[in-house]
Amino acid sequence: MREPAMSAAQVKHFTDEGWVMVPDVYTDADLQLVRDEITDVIDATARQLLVDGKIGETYEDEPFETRLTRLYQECEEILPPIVGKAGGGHSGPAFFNFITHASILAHVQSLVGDEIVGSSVYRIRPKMPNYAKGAVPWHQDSGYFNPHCDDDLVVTCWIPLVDTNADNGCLQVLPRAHRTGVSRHHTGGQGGYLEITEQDLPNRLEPVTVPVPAGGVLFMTNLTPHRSTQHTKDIVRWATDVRYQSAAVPNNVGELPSEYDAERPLYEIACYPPEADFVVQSPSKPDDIVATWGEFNVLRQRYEDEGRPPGPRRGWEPIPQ
Ligand SMILES: O=C(O)CCC(=O)C(=O)O
Repeated sequence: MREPAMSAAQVKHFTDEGWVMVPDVYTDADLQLVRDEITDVIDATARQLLVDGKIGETYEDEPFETRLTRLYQECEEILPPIVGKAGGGHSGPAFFNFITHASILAHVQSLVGDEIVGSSVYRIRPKMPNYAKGAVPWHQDSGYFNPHCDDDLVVTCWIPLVDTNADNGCLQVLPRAHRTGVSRHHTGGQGGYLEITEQDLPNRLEPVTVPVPAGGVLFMTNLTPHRSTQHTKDIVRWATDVRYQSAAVPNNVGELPSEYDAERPLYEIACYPPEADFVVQSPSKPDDIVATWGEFNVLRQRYEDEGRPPGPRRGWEPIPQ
């Protein structure tokens, strides 16, 4: 059985403040496997765009930190294979190993216990200078989830693939605001995201800017207001956000998209039905663990191919003009 990896002080910080940054969850070698896999996707897409005459060169000599910026300046079609369209995005074997890595699971275990479900909602976010969807306005992840999960803990792990700081668009969090429930969100915020406007932000403490070094992870609750701002540096602020929850929190593990039924008791309906949740650790039911990328891919692909169940409808109204 795995030992929980966070210190008591780290768990207390998370519980009291709604976030904690742990600097050394991954090694650089762990991250490099993901960077390489993303580079392969960029390579393949760039070559095709070159054949199609949509870009003038593939920028093979540019480093991971800048290549996408160059390509994106020439053609926006470079992005969807990485970030996905309606959720999902890239999920190759290295990425699967990254989100089921023993170290991240041991840290998450400190917060949710040892029966762990990987939440369907994860993203890869390359933030480039002036990329409108790069800056994500103030929100709580629960703003996107079904309201019956508001009192449950879904841990967001924000994991950059490069060193991040205030200059290149790391996150800001609003400390201790995770104790006051879900604030009003509006649709149509910056970048098309949900947004909590300044007037609706719980005004407790000043926002904290949280630089995270490569290898580190910012852990947040689903009620922790957070945002990221634009950056104008000539690099890509590569980051992923991955979520985990206790198996006791509503999820769609083992459910086909066609089996989605909105009339069931709420506790049987996933916090976010459009994508597939998956068991990543289970001492009580080890056979349920999604242990290989092949299984994971089949699961994710099914939601892509067979039609996604409807997303939560929280009744958020458009942002006032
Ligand atoms: O990566 C970012 O800039 C924003 C991430 C975010 O808002 C999230 O993970 O919920």
